[in-house]
Amino acid sequence: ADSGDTDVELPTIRHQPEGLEQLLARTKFTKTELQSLYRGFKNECPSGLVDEETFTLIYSRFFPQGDASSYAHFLFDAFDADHNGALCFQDFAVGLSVLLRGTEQQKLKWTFDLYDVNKDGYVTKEVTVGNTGGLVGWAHPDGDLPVPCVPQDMLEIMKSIYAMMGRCTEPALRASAPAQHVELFFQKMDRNRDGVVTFEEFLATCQE
Ligand SMILES: [Ca+2]
Ligand SMILES: [Ca+2]
Ligand SMILES: [Ca+2]
Repeated sequence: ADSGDTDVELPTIRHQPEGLEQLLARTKFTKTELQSLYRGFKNECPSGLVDEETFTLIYSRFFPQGDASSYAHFLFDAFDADHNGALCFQDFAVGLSVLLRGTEQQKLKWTFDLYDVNKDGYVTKEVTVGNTGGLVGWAHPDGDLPVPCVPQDMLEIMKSIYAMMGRCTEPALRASAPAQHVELFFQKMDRNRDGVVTFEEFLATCQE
């Protein structure tokens, strides 16, 4: 899994993330682990901040056979906990800590938030017209689309996952596969059949 780059070693420079003490408290990483994570982070992003474009480029290297850009967009949002459009080392370390060392419930909450594209606390199949009150703040990656471009939490995510997997799935997937996947998800998760999945429902089903 070497990317092929010849990374220059900088053994004389002490890589120490800012707010190390705070990160030790907020993550489940040791000091040594944080320092080595920080080194990798600074190697990829010497400025110390990752914008969405850079994140997508890095992420896409792991999925060269498909189009990872839209899934990378959702992942970026999930890591960017303070939603300022950039990932700093803290965002990155806290997210990774949840994914690698979090409790089952923390991991599920992280996943639920990823699925909840518009961050209103519910995972929906689609957003009905006239129910856009909670959608302020959603910006389509293309930027200039008109307002009715409302997210369909699950469908957006599934489409992006299928796009990312690209040609590495055999046999080739039908275009309807993401929608079918969404249906299955809702059949399992939406326990009271009201059309939305709350975190409680998500948790209950995942922990069965
Ligand atoms: Ca941020
Ligand atoms: Ca939602
Ligand atoms: Ca429900």
